[in-house]
Amino acid sequence: MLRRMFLGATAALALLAAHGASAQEEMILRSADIHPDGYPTVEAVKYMGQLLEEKTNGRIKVEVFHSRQLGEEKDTIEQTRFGVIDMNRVNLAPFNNLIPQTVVPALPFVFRSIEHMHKVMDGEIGNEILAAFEAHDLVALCFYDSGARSFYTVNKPIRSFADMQGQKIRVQQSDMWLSMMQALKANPTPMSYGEVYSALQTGVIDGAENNWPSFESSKHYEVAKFYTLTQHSMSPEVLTMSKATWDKLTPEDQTAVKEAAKASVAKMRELWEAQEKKSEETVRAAGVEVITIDKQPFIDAMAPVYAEFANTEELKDLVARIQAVQ
Ligand code: GTR
Repeated sequence: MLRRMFLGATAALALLAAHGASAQEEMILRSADIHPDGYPTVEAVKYMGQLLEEKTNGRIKVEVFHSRQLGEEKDTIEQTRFGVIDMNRVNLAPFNNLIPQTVVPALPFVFRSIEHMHKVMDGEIGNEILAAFEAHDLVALCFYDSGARSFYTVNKPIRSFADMQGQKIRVQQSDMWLSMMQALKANPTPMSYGEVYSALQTGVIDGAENNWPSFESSKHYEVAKFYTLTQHSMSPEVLTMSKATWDKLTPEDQTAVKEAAKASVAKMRELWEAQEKKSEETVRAAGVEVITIDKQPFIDAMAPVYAEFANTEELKDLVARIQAVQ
């Protein structure tokens, strides 16, 4: 009797599962981004959503909550892991402490050029890093460009390595980034992106660092009038999905999500290139002094950061393989 009841329940569950799959429910995937509407990452995820909608005959849609509507990156990452948020576009930096493999592409000067970065992230190494998210309740769908990050300061311009000394520089919430600033003799202050503007204004920090589009869209350039082209990190962005949401999708829909994400990468690169130019123009026109600098002392100072964070065979191997990519 018990056995029959058990079999009955199993059959009912199987039926339910089959029904769920064939009913092909409509879904709206909520996706988080701290950037404002129109920023390349926001537009790339919207585009990904359009592709997904087409592929699923309008069943699955993506709604992007831009401008920090769902919170700062650290909080939205937690919520995505718990399945409260379906998708999240963030930088690799806030994953650094959780997923050691994400440190590698953020390491200072690990890429020789944007082309080198593309080749690595589009290939086998990129796929390995995407796969590392699965153990943390996330499915990483693709990487997006984030250009190169450089320093900006309010009072004291950085014209040489020595000018880093003692400057209070905001960093993303990552131990690797802390260590990087210490190696540069700066005084790192971790804080979320949304706090940086007023911290610059009130003198809580002396400076921060970011790419052209973020420097512009955050309006930090209104306060920080010196931008020094150190280009010390090309830490890419990543689009992730909650594993909880992923598991609700049929295998066909999972494929559609992956394909739509991959196809949005090229679109993002177009948007990014155009935005970088526009942002640079806006910032220069606003009277920000753009300073070129000898990068070698910065590169030379990074050995302890590599020693501390590329600290396992797997991570050392990733670094070596990145450097070997021509
Ligand atoms: C931007 C990046 C954001 C965030 C921000 C920051 O370039 O797109 O995801 O990482 O920098 O510095 O917090």
